[in-house]
Amino acid sequence: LTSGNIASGKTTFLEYFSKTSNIEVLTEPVSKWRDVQGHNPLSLMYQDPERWGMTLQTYVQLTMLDRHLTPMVSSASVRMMERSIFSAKYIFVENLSRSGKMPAVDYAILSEWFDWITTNISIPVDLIVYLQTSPQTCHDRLKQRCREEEKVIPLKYLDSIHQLHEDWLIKQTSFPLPAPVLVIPADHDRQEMQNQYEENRDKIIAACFT
Ligand code: D5M
Repeated sequence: LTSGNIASGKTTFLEYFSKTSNIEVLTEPVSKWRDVQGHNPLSLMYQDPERWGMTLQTYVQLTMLDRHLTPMVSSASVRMMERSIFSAKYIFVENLSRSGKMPAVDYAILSEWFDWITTNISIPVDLIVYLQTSPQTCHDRLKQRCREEEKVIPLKYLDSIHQLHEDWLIKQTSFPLPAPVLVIPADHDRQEMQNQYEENRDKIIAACFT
């Protein structure tokens, strides 16, 4: 699984490895979150999180579960996936709740769904690759990619998402880890990032076959 802040470079990382023949890549189902039967719950959530946070998160949970359960094309492959059902719950749902934007009853129901799913459905994970960035870097990259829904994201939001990643993956004080964590510093430019990817390639592949 790849984890990291918004615009930390997860998609670039996955695109790079998708060129390797024995690696299968599953990107985040963000296009579905922007268009479910003509509705855009991602945009609604950014406009009015109190009203639409729960709506988006129930759909994120469904689409992430669907990604996790997608059969591999070949059992000899490594599968890389962008974010996970775990980060959706431990980072984004948690952030809505802690910032006072999710009613306690919504949080309770999402938690019961999440606990039921992770108890009753096997979601095997070998490794979490954490692309570790500063919130400022993500803010700069966000501005560059200009996704319409994301124009309202302030640096403060990226700060909170960053802190939740750090607590979960580095300090390991918030929620259980479904797998060991490999940290890749990701504030560098494109060329240096490719060097970082190459340096870590063997570790990533090895983690999937032990
Ligand atoms: O994330 C793509 C977009 O989706 C970005 O605006 C963050 C948002 N996102 C991702 N997961 C969630 C959850 N679970 N809740 C709310 N918003 C979410 P990117 O990091 O750019 O791939």
